[in-house]
Amino acid sequence: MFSGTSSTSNAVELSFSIVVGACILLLVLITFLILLFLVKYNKRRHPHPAEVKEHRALEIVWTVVPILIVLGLFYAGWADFDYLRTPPENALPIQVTGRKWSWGFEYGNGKKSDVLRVPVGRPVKLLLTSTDVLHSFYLPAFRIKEDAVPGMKTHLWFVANESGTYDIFCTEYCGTGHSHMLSKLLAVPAGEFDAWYRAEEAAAPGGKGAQLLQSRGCLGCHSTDGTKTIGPTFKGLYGRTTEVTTGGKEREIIVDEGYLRKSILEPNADIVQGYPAAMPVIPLTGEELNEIVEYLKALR
Ligand SMILES: [Cu+2]
Repeated sequence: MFSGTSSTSNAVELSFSIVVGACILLLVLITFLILLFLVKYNKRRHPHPAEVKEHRALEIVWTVVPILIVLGLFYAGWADFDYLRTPPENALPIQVTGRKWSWGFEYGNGKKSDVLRVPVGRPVKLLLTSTDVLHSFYLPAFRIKEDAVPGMKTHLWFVANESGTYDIFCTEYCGTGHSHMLSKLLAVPAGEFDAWYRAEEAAAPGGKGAQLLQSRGCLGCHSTDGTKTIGPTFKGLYGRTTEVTTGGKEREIIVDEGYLRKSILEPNADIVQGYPAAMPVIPLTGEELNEIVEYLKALR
């Protein structure tokens, strides 16, 4: 009946149409009957009202018919809910992590991405969680959304019907950078997806440090091209003179290696003026911290 962008948008639109259709039919029927009775039973035509004591057939009809309508609406919603909550066995699992303030995606073979790439025509199962606060994964074109909760795994599934790029939002207010928590779903032909899935990760420009900044979600708040976002840009950070607030006192510092390390390990020790104290502690190994610091030092 529907030939929408995904299996889920078809299912949701079908039950939505059934509910809206039933509402429109009832609205028309009830309005018609009100107008009809206004004319037919007005005082001039019926100066003396007839007293109807009992009409069993009528009572049965107006009890049974609404029950059937309501049960029908319930069935449409329940069948849809059941479909949306039950992924097929062969669905491709993808781990989705919400964090302040970006989405991260990880595939079965360990491949990581900051956009969600899926094959057209194959069921995909998203396993959602959060590393910090409540987020909510929302894919409006596919009519699906689900909370990402710290310490919990929730899920969604769908089959993309058409190649295309679709918006992903966070739809649970999660702090300063909530409105920046955007990503894309790339639905690509299955062959193209398989080639991408199998391909070795090309060495990212900037090496491991740059890759870590992306995979840990740092770039959700810090740009590398000088753009001011939620946090200060990384571009030209090393060696810059910056005004910070430390324990309520304002002071001027020069960004050196020690400051970079401290700001990553204790994000709220020195707050750069003009920015919120919003950065979470990102768990990193010593080696990962070194990679990031080396990359930041080189980013002039
Ligand atoms: Cu969020």
